[in-house]
Amino acid sequence: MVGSAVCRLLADRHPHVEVITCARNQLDLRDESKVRSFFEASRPDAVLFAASRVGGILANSTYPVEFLADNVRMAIATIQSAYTTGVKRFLYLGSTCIYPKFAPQPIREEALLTSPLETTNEAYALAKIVGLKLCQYYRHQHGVLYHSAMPTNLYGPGDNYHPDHSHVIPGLIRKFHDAKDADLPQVAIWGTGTPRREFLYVDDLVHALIHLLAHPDPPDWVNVGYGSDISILELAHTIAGVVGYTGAITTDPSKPDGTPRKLTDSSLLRSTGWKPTVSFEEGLERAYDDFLRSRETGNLRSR
Ligand code: GFB
Repeated sequence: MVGSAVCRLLADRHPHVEVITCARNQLDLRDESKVRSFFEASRPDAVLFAASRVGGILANSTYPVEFLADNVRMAIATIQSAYTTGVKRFLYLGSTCIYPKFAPQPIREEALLTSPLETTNEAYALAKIVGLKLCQYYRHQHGVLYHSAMPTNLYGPGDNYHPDHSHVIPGLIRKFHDAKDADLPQVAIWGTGTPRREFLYVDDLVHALIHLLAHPDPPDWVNVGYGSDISILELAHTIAGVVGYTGAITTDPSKPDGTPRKLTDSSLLRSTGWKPTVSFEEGLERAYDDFLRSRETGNLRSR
């Protein structure tokens, strides 16, 4: 989702930038020698690392081995190969799940490594901390401009709509749409509905990334958030409204809640001139349109 939004917005707003991409079936980013050959052949001026094994709360807690091992291997292979082939600039993408489960809200960058992580996504968070730290160490030890961005929960066109592996927004769009089609009297959402999450439309993240890549002295890592959060139950009612589902919404506390709250403080990035531009209401409408269009054209991502 992030990678395709980067390509779409660069082509639209910065057509002079030559974008070199590598699809999953062309290059295994866990394989350092292959990544090195790719950089040797393509000689990029900058690398934007948007590739990861990602998923929602259930995928993260079911496959911790893959979430830790694949993401650590991709980060190390890519960051090290970039350095050894002379890439001067590297922007690594992480996630706000790197911060402690009970970090003071809104979460500031300094909260990193101050107390234990949330267990449902500990593996992914540890991998993302490794990538962030490796960039920081390269920058300080070798003087290259390697830095990171930590976006809050993202959504938008090209999201993964798998019923179990997706994040909450695409998961609920699909559930409510299917329930409307099947005329189901009720839909159960996972967990208690009380956790709070902050959501950022993917295009706003991409504007932040382009902004950061142009910054002469960016922070080692910086939060990218929307600025306000919403409970999962409120979110479910909002999505049901967008989709047009009018049945009942119940909760399923046998499913995990995850971290109770994850609202980021993005004042560091905002102080450099970035701010989000797509309202949550507008973003949800666009996400649902994308779901409908992708389904109609047989391009719905669901894995
Ligand atoms: O988006 P989500 O899967 O991930 O879930 P996290 C957010 C909240 O929504 C949790 C609830 O409290 C879920 O229990 N929820 C309710 C649902 N119904 C659903 C549903 O149908 N599908 C899903 N997926 N959730 C992820 C991390 O945590 O956040 C990743 O696992 C990553 O590592 C990502 O950092 C940004 O917000 O809990």
